[in-house]
Amino acid sequence: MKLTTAGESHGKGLFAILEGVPAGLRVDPRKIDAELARRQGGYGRGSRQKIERDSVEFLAGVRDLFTLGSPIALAVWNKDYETWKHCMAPEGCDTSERQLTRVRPGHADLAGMQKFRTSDARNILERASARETAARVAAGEICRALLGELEVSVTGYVRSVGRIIDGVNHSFEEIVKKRRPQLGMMHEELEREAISLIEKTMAAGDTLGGIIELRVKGLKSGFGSCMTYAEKLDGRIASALMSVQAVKGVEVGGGFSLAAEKGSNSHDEIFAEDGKYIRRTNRAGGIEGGMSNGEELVIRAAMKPIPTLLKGLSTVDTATGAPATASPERSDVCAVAACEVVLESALCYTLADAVLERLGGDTVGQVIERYEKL
Ligand code: EPS
Repeated sequence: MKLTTAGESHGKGLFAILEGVPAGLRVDPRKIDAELARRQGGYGRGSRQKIERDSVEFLAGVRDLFTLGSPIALAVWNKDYETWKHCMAPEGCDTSERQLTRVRPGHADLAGMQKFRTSDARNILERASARETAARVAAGEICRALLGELEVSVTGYVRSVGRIIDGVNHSFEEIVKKRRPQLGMMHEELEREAISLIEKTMAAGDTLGGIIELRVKGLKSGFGSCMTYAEKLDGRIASALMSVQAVKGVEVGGGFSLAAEKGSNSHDEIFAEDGKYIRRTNRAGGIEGGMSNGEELVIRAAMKPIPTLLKGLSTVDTATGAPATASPERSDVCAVAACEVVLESALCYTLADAVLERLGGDTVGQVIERYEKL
């Protein structure tokens, strides 16, 4: 499979081309739109989300809601383009408008300006913006539909916002049933605390990050491979999740905490029961030797606080070289709930890719048949 996205935050829209989806997969734009809406939500999002009503439009590769086996092209149009086209249009716009030179520490602004040799960070930030993830969610949800045909399910929840941490282990079913709509957390009480923290942080002109936990149920063993580094499933998942804006860390299973444990307390002992191999723990998070081992996948990702602060951090104005306060662009105070949605979609893409790489298949029917035989 191959996924490419394009589009600027205040350009005409966000676009994706997804190659390699087998023919005959039913796609449901309403389900994709529901995830796009979830991506727009979460307490602490910025005012841009009041302008947009993200919705997928298939441009190619889908006929009467079934995939054709050809590359799928899709669009999520930007309503806000109408108010930005005077400075963002592909032709005949005024690029001296809405320039950004008080570069934001932690954002792509300065590194991008130096790399692409531009004096206006607008040329960088428009693409670096997390708005790009709308296209990734739309494409990832097509991959979720494929996984669904194999009865592989992906879910997740927000485990922490700032220092408010949910230390409980929730089952897959609990997450699906009880995840709360406002922040994607599991506990009413903790979510209330997190909301009040977001309010205080907002009043202080600051931002917050958090931790997201993802789970995958129903994936059979043997996806990914120990034979080459590039095929390792954990490596591919880490790469996909780290590519999501503001993600600074990924761990699988026991992850970082295993570094402090003894070997005898770090692995999942193997037993035979009714002619089957079983494990009574899942410290490996469902991946051993870069391959799925048939257990639930357990993956966590850490999102840093968004680098656009209303109060502005110390920086330099690249137009003058003088000390300045970073530009307070409109932004989110906390987007951890949105990030949870994006990470689920990114994981769906990576898993669908690993499934098709191993099983191949021109049609969904062939993929199902081959999966069932494993
Ligand atoms: C985002 C849309 C953006 C930002 C945010 C994510 O909209 P605007 O720039 O018009 O406010 O709210 O982008 C960033 C956090 C960023 O750093 O660029 C979205 O749709 O997710």
